Amino acid sequence: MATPSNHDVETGKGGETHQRVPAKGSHDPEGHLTTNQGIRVSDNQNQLKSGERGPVLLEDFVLREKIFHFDHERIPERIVHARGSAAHGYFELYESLSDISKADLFQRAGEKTPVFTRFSTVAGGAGSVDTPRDVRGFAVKFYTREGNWDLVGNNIPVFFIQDAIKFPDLIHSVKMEADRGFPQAASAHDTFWDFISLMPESTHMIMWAMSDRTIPRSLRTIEGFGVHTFRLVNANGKSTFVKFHWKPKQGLQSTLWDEAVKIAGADPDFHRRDLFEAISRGDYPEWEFGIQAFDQKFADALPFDVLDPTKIIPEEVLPIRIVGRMVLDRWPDNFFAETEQVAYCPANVVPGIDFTNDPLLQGRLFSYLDTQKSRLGTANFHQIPVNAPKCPVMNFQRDGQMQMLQPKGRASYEPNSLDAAGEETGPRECPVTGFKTFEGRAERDEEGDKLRIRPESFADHYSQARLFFRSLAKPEQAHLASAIVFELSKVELEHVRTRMLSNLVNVDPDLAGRVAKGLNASVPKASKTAAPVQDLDLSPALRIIGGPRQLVTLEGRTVGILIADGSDAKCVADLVAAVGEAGARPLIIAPRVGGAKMSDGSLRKADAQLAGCPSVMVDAIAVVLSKEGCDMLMNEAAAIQFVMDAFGHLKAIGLTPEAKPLLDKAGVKPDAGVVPADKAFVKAAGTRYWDREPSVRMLA
Ligand code: HDE
Repeated sequence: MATPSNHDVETGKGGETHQRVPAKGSHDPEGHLTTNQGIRVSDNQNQLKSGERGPVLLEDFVLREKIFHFDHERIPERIVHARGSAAHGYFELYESLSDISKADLFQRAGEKTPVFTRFSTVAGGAGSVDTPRDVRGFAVKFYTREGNWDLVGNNIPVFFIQDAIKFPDLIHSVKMEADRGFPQAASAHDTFWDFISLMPESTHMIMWAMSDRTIPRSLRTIEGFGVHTFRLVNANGKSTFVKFHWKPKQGLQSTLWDEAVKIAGADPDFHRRDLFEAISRGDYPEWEFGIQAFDQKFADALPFDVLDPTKIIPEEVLPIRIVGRMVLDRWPDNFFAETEQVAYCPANVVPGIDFTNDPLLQGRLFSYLDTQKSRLGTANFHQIPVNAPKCPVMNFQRDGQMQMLQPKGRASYEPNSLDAAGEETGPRECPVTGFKTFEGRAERDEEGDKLRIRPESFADHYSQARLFFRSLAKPEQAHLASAIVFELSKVELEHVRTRMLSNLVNVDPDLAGRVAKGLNASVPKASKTAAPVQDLDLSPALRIIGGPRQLVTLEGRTVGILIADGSDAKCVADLVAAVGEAGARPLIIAPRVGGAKMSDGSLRKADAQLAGCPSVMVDAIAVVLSKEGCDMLMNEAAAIQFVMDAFGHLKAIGLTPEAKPLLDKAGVKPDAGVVPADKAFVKAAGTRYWDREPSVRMLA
C-alpha cells in the first residue's frame, strides 16, 4: 500500500484540508480549492505519477495549470518608478473652486472623492531599496464622478529637462550603466554626471536632487508637486493657470546620508513598511492640497516662462492657497493587483482641468498609454479594478485582449439609427458636459512654423538653482555640497567632474569652492551661460530646517527604548506611556526578542531584537539600563553602534544614569539633545540637534 502523502501525515486525515475554511473571495461556495476552470482539487501536495515512483503524467492538468500560471506571474516592471508603494484614501475639498474650475470634484466644500496614491523612487528596479538618494514619485488617481483625474507628480517641483525628447537619455544615464549592469538605484556614477554636466538646464533640479529632499525619512513626510503649469477652466470657459501642491501634515523630514545608507541595509523596505504600519495602526497619512492660481498677466511679469518645467513660482511671490486634503486610510488588499497594475496617465483629466503647452508635459501626455500597453499587455487595462473609473464608462470601443465586458446589442458604431427598430442604440456625445479642450488661441501660436527649437524664455538655467541653494538653512547647504562631493567622488572621469564644477560656479562660487575642496580639486572657470544669472529674492519657504513645514513634534514618529536585564520597570512603563501620549510609537528593543527581566522581576517583551533594529530605524532613543545591563552591553558592538549612530544622526538620547558608561564608550558628548530618560526626553525627542553636526561629521 502507498504511504500517505506529506499532507496526509500533517493533517492526520487523508483529504481533510485547511481549505475547509471558506476562503475569502473563493468562487467555490464551500471554500474548496479549485482550478481556474472551477474544478475542485483533491490533492494540492502531489503531482500525478504513473506508479509511486514513476514519471509524471502529461494529463495532470492541475499541475500544468498551476505551473503555467506561476511562470507568467511577473509582468514587465515600470521602466522608471518601478519601486513603489501605494494606498487608498480620499480627497476632501475645503472650499468650492467653482470660480476657477468647473471640475465636479472642486465644486462642493466637504465633499470626498476616492483616491489611490502611489509613491515611488525613480531609478531603481522593483526589488531595489526604499532609501537611495532619488526623487520620489507622487501619483494620485482621483476617481471622480466625471471620470479619473491622475495627478502624476514628484516630491520635487521642477524637472531635469525642458523637452520630452531628452527623457530617454536622462533615464539611460541614471540607470545601471549599459555594459556593466550597475550601479542599481544610484546617481553616483559616471554616465549620470556626464549627462547632467552637459545639460545645464538640469542644474536647478540637481540642487533639489542633492538636497535632503531626496533622502526622506518617510513617505509621509514628503511634499508633492504637479511640476508643470496646468490650467483650471470654469463654467464660462475662462482659463486660470495653476501649479498643484501637496503639503504633508506630518511636516517635512529627511534623513542624513549616512543614516539613509544604513537604513538600506537594515530594512530595504523601510518606507513601504512605515506606510503600511502607519495605516494599519490608524495613524493615517495626510497631505493638504494647495494651488498657486494665476493669470496670463501674472505669468508675463515673471522673470521666466511658466511653460518651463525647470522653474518654480516661489511661495513668497505667489502664496499657496490650501483648498483640500488627502487622507490615505486603506492599504491595498493585494500588492500586485493594485500597486503593480495601477496605470497612471497625466492625460487623464476631467472637464475643468486642462493642459498647457509645457513641452515636457506634452511629451508625457503621449507617452504613458504606450507604457500601459507594454506593461499590462492589453488596451483593456482600464478594466482592471484599480484603474476602472467609478463612474459609468460607455462607448463603442470593443474587443481586444482580455476584454472583460460583454456589451449587449447590435450597435458597436455611431451614429446609428437602430432606435427606429426599437433596439438599443448606445451612448452619444454631449457637447454640453463633454470634455472640451481649452482653445486659448492667443496663447498657443497655432499658426507658427514647425520648429525644433527651445524658446529664448527657457534659457536661464542658473538663477533658480542659485535661489534654491541660497535659500536653504546652513546645515542643508552643507548637506547639499557634501552630497555633490560624494557623488562626484564616485565619478571616475576627471573631465566630467571639472565640467560639473564649472557649472556650479554659475550657481554659487561658494558652493563650487566647497565642492572643489571636498574633491581636492581646483575651481575651474565658470561655464558659458545662455542667459545672465540673476540674484532673485530668496525663498525661505524652500528650507526644511527652520522652514514653514518643519514640525518639532513626536507625533507619528517612533521612539526606540533600549532595555536589558535589570532595566527599571517603572521608568520603562512611564516612558512608554509618555511617548504614546505624545502621539508617537514606543518600540522596545532588547538583546533578545523574548524580552528582558525587569527590576521588579517581571518579563518585558521586546518589539525588536537589538541586532536587527539599529537606531536608524527610530527617530529618537532612550537607553534605560541598569548597571548589570550596561556592563553586559559594553561588550556588544550592536549596542555601542546603536548609541553612536543615534548621536551621529543628531537624534535625542534619553538615558538612565547607569547607562552613562555605554554612552561614553560610544563617544556621546552631553548636549541639549542628551537628557535623562524621563519627561525631559519626551520633550527633547521631537527634533534633531543640528548644532551637534560639526562635532560628528566633516561636511563640505
Ligand atoms: Fe513619468 N513616466 N515620464 N514623469 N512618471 C512613468 O509610466 C515619462 C515625468 C512620474 O506610480 C512611466 O506607468 C516621460 C515627470 C511618476 O505608476 C512612463 C517623461 C514627472 C511615475 C513615464 C516623464 C513624472 C511616472 C513609467 C518625459 C513628474 C510613476 C511607468 C516627457 C511630474 C507613476 C508608467 C506610478 C511613470 C514616462 C517625465 C512622474 C514610462 C516620457 C516630469 C510619478 O510612461
